[in-house]
Amino acid sequence: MAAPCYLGWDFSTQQLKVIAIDEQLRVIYEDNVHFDKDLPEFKTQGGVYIHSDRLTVTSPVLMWVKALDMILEKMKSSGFNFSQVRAMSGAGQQHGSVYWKKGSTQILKNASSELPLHQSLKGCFSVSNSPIWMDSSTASQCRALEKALGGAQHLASVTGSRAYERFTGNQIAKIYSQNPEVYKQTERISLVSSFAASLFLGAYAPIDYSDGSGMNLLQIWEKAWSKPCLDACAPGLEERLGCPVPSHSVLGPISPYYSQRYGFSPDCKIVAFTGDNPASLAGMRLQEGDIAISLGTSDTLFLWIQEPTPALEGHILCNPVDSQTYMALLCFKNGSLMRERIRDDCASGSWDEFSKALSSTAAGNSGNLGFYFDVMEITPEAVGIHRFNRDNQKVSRFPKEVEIRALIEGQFMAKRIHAEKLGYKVLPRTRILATGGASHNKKILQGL
Ligand code: XUL
Repeated sequence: MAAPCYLGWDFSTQQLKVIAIDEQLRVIYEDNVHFDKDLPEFKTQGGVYIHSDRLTVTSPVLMWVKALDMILEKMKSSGFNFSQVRAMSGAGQQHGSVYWKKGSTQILKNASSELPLHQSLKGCFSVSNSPIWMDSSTASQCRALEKALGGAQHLASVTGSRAYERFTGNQIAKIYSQNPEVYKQTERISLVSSFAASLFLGAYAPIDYSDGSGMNLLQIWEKAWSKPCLDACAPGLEERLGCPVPSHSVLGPISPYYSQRYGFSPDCKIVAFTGDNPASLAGMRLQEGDIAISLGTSDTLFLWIQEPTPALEGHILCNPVDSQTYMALLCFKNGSLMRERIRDDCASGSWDEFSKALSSTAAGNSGNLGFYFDVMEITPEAVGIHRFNRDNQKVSRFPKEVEIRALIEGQFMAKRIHAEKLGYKVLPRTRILATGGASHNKKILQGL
C-alpha cells in the first residue's frame, strides 16, 4: 500500500496552490495555478477585478472552480497517486464571500465525474463576481452596523473588530440592499475557505470559528452568530450561514466525484478549511510571545493571545488551534504591491538592486522617514505618499536609496507601533517569524 499523505490547499488572491506532505511532514508534491497567467479567459489582474469606482474589488467565482479542475488535472498527469491521500484541509483569502443559488446543494452532491467541476457548477452562483478582501466599497453599511450595535467599540467587543469594509457582514448587507432579488435567490453564503471545502465535500461546508471572526457577525467569546449583527445586515441570514464549527473539525469524507474521477480513497477526510492568516498561525506553530509577519499581497502581522482586548484598530480572531484562546491580526493593504512599485521606480525592477540600496544606507535612514500608501490603507486609514526629512519637514522626493530604505523602515515601524497599541510588548526573547513571498529577501528581513 502507498505511504499515506495529506493535502493542503491555498485559495489565495493571485493563485491556487497545493502541497502534499508525508507523515514526517516532508513536502512530497507542490503545484500551483496562477489565475492571470493560467486562466487568461477571466481577464483578472492579480487575480481580481478592480471596478471603475476603484473601491469595489471582486474575483470571478468560477475561476476558482476552474483553477481546481486544472490543478487536479496537472497532478493526475504528473502521476500523483491520489489514493494515498488520507485527509486534506486548506486555507482561503479571508473575508471574501460566495453566494450559492437555491438548489445548488443537489448539483454539488450529484456532480458527474465525466465533467470538470466548473461545467457542472456554472449555474450555481447567484453572484458571479465574489467580493473579496481588497474591497472597500461598504462604508455606509459599516456605519449602519456600528450604529445598530451601539458604537464601534461595542461592535469590536462583541465580534473582535469594529466594522471594516472588507468584512463579510458588510459585504452581504451591500448585496442585500443593492439587489434584494439576488439575495432572495441565495440559499447559502460561504467564505472562500468554506466554499473551497464545500467543493471537496460535495455539500455545504460550515464556516470555522477563526475565519468566521472576520465577518463582523460572530460573537468571538460565545462562538455563535450575533443576532443583532445578523439582523443589521440582512434578513434570514442565520439560515444562509449555517452553524460555525471549530477550525480543526473533521467534516466528513470526500465526495464520490473525486474517487471516481481521480482515484481518491472514499475514506479521505475533509477537515474544515480556514482563513489564510489563521492557517499561517497554525502552520508556523506559533507560540505565545512570538510574532509572525506574513509578507504577501497584503502584509499581515499576527500573534497568539490569551486575554485579548478588542480595540478600534486591528482584529481579534478565534485561535484556529485552540478554541479557548485568540489571535490578534493587523492587516496592511500596501504590502508587496507597494514594494514592487518602489522596486520598479527606484531599482529598475530588480530585487538585487533593491537589496543593494538597502545595504548602502544605514539603519535609521539618517532621520528620513516615509509612509507609502498607493491605495487606501487599512491600518491606519490613510492614503498617499508622505515623506519627512531629519528636521521633520515634509519633502516631495528622496534619493532612490533613501526612498527604498524609507519604505522598508516605515512599513516595519508601523507594524511594531500598531502591535504595541494592541497591548503587545516586544521583548529581547521575542521571535519574529516571517512568511510569504517577500520573506525570501534577506535584506528586507534585516529591516525587521
Ligand atoms: C486579512 C486580510 C488579508 C487576506 C489576504 O484580514 O484581509 O490578509 O486574508 O488573503
